[in-house]
Amino acid sequence: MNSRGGISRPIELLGARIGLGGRCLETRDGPTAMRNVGLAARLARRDQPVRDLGDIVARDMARIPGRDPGGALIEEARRYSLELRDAVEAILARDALPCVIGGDHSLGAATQAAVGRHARRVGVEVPGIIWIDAHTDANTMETTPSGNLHGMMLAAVHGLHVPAFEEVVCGGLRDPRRTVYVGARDIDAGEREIVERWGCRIMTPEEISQRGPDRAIEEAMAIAGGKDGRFSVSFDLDSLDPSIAPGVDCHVPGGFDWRTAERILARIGASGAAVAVEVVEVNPSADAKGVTARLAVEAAGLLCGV
Ligand SMILES: [Mn+2]
Repeated sequence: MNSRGGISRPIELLGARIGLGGRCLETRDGPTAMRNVGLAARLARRDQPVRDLGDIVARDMARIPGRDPGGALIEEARRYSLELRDAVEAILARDALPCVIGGDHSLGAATQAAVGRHARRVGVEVPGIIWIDAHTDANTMETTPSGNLHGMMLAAVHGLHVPAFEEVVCGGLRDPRRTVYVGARDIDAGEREIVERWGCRIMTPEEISQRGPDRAIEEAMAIAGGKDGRFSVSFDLDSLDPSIAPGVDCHVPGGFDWRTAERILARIGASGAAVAVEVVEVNPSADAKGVTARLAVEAAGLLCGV
């Protein structure tokens, strides 16, 4: 469609077989579920090449209940994050569009850090972030009520200390004033203070339905895009209402209907401005009919401009 955006670039697909960062381990099977309902065919609908790089796999670790998931789990999160980050950075270095499918959202530290590192290495403006999610994922080990790493990775990406992600975000930090939350509606008290202090733009589903998705997403792309107009985008299936997307880890009522989400995803994809795409938190153990996996596949296609 144009020379600056993702649409003209080949797509490289990377599965993140990771569930350690969430409440339920089964999100590690999200990439398999998406492939089983036709992800490759959906992405190949236009004649741009799609290369499937397979999965990055997290080792199973015992999760210690409570606000500290334990040293062994944190060490494994550090390890898989570095492996995933380097894989995403290699995709960007090939001038391809990374499409990372998950997997719990802790994988976002790797993807988002890779985008920041790559931009600095090639000397372009660091892109902003469009984060489509029921959550803001900005807790630290001090503020987290749950101890789940999938709720902390953006704190690290924006420069706060989270031990699991300290190394992975090195050289890859992102500017929180260029981060726009789309669909956030379940924000813990501690992280609310953090995202407000940072100056992140938060668009609730209510605001988006009042203004209309087109105007809202244009504003989101303008803020995240900065001067160069580039951003990365992360889509958590729990941004959708649980009535249409039951196969997630954290169910939060009041999410997007598909018509609204489709509009948002299609406009982002059509802009050609996304430098990296994530589709995360598909939980097959709560998705008996595969409806959530199918929506995830459609979301990946739309975001990649296909
Ligand atoms: Mn979420």
